Amino acid sequence: MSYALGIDSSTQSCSALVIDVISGKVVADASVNFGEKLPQYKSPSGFIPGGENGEVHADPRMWLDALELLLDDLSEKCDLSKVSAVSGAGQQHGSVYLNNQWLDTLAALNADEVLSEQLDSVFSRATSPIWMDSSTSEECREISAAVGGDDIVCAKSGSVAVERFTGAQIRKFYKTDSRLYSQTCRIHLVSSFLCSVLTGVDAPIDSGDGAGMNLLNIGTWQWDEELLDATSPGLLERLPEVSQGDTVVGTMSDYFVQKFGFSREVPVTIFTGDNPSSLVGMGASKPGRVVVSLGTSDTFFAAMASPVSDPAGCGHVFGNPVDASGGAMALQCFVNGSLAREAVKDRYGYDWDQFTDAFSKTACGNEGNLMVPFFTPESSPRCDLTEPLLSGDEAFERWDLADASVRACVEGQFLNMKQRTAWIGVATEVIYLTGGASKNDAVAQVIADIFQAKVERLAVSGSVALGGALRAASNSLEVEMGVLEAMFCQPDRTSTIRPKNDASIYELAAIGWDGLCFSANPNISR
Ligand code: XUL
Repeated sequence: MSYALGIDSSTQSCSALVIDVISGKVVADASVNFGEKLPQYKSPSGFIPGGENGEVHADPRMWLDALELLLDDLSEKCDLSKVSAVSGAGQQHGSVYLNNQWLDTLAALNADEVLSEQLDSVFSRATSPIWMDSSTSEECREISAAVGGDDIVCAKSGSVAVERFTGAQIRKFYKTDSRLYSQTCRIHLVSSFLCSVLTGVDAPIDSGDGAGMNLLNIGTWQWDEELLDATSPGLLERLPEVSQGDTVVGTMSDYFVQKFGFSREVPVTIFTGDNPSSLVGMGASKPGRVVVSLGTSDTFFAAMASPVSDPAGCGHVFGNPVDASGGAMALQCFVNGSLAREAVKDRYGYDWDQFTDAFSKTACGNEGNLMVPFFTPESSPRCDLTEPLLSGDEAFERWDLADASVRACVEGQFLNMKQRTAWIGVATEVIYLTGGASKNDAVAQVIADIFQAKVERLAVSGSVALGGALRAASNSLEVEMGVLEAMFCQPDRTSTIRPKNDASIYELAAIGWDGLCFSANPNISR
């Protein structure tokens, strides 16, 4: 009674982890890469290439085939009859459109046949738009205008109207194919679709993933009538219920019991989005712990005590799947991440060691030399700069001071991150740093100094699937989340970085940085 399974259906692959909550160990893991294992879908990176005008779709049958391959592989590595709790997550925003055959077909699945073939006839739309789709700017404008502006969409749903979010995608489907829209009886997210398939019943959407639709009211965690009306007619009856993350949807359906050897009556907890699941898998589901992921773009996410939206409209608010009292999480993306760091490094022909050395040759606060390091249009704050702004010494402004430029780039990135995420209103106790540049002590020191919080490095492979397994275990195996986190989410405490500087240096720098950024861009909302 101690195994919990977490499933992660992400953009490029479907993965799973089985944890044992008694030994505190991961007992099995598996992953199916869509492009490699399912070449018949011609989706080498998990989506159908060549979409026009920013359209990015995937074939939902590919997700079903991958789920079967995954469980097949997992059943060879671990006795699935020992699994006593299941949950998982899906890539956020993607939507699946189903006709009136959906529920009957689901209830009558035959374990001797393939899932995707049996469900082939239930899709009212052959392909699913996913989060990479940016084809719906017009629909975003229409939704926003219908409810009285983006400020209202953001205050209600936790995000301004966003192209990849499901509401705009649904509206576009309704506008371009109203016949197929009218044949659609149910619209699921990737997460609720897969949870339905596993349980054989129509699963609700959780408040974590549901908030990525521009349809859910973050004040009530219920569908918002005005947003639904602004999106498409008859939408409420096409959407599943909304539930909090502690909901047990049902038990594993006969199909999976017979085919993969699961025990009968294994409870399945509601699925969530990949980002809320990752928050849990990284041990950051309590306010005060912040995850900063350093990638091509940098991402900031953190639990919030209660949902408030970003007045500047740059951040997103999703439900927190382990806070059933209506708690939330914030997620904010900073487009100019490692590409900006790399652009500064390359400008001086530096390698990464020289880049790192630059911090020991310059002082905290960079003697007032500041950079707004945007090489490409930024989303936080929204602006269309394509080259950095510099302010300080003359030589610095001419890009003649290599080491000062390196420091100014990194300081500029995190001064911006601290200021732009202040709306979340939670004091940062610890920052869990992940991603490529997270191992760099000099960068970690700048982050600790700017946020005035300790920085710990987190090894995060599989945090989404782990989040699913932890949620399943805490809901169905009666182990508290704090205990699970202590077992499975420990950061590397041997390399903790603590703030060393006088906090006032960066308080002043932050004022200067905002002045530089916003005076050059009077149109940027702040
Ligand atoms: C979040 C987002 C992506 C997807 C895919 O808003 O679009 O992170 O969840 O991972």
